Amino acid sequence: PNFDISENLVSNICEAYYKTCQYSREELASYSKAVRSQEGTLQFQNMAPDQLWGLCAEKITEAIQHVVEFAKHSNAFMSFDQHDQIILLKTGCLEVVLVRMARAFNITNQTVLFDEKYTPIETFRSLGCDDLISGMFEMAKSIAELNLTEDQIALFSFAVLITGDRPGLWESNRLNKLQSVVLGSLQEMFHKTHSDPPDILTKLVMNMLNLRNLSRLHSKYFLHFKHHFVNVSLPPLYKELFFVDENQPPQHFA
Ligand code: 4D8
Repeated sequence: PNFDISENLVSNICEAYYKTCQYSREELASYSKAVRSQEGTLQFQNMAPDQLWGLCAEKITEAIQHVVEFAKHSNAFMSFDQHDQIILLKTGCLEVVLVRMARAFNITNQTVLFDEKYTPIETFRSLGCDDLISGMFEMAKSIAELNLTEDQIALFSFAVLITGDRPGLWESNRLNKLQSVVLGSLQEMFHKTHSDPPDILTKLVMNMLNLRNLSRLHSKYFLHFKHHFVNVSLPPLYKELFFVDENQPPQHFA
């Protein structure tokens, strides 16, 4: 495929995104009055940590499944060998979920849509990973503050997904080229919506580094906590993605 036909590329990415973004902006806005009550928050705080981990893992896995669908709907992504597709999804899916989290984040009261209600950060305290959770909330806030359009979120999340320097990739060069084309189109779009396009792009690129750190931190906590998970069942896809040295072939992407 010729990535110079970037108009096709862009419209295909946006279409893939609209089909798989779970909630429209309108739906997200209609939830915004549903804020979790103090008692509601307390109920989560009183849950056993492994129970809450299980619940969060379930929600994250649901979101990841939509990211996998997003990738599968993109012609550019599908033009890479399955070997690279799997590496990109394994290493990038949580980062894309965090980009998507920015849409479901309310800057005014610093809450995120979780289990049907806009929910404050304290809700997640018993997980025992405050730095990870606050990092995720800060990331969502900093992306939300950029006021991206849906098309721009689509392109940015795609750029995150096709990061060319993940370990083990066969076609790093072609991925890097594709990523510059996508980021170029993104900057082009900023001319219509933002006063300082290069500045926004710089901020996004810095966010990309931060996303990677958060994804690493999440894996670290997961490995640290996994021996506490004997009483709680985690979604198979979640385990497959974040248990590092399992030699079994992936089964849940299909
Ligand atoms: O569209 O799928 O409905 C967050 C999870 C978002 C984590 C989800 C979550 C999302 C991170 C559940 C737990 C982001 C949407 C809903 C569920 C991403 C927190 C809130 C999706 C966008 C908002 C709305 C806790 C959906 C940060 C992290 C917990 C760990 C155990 C690491």
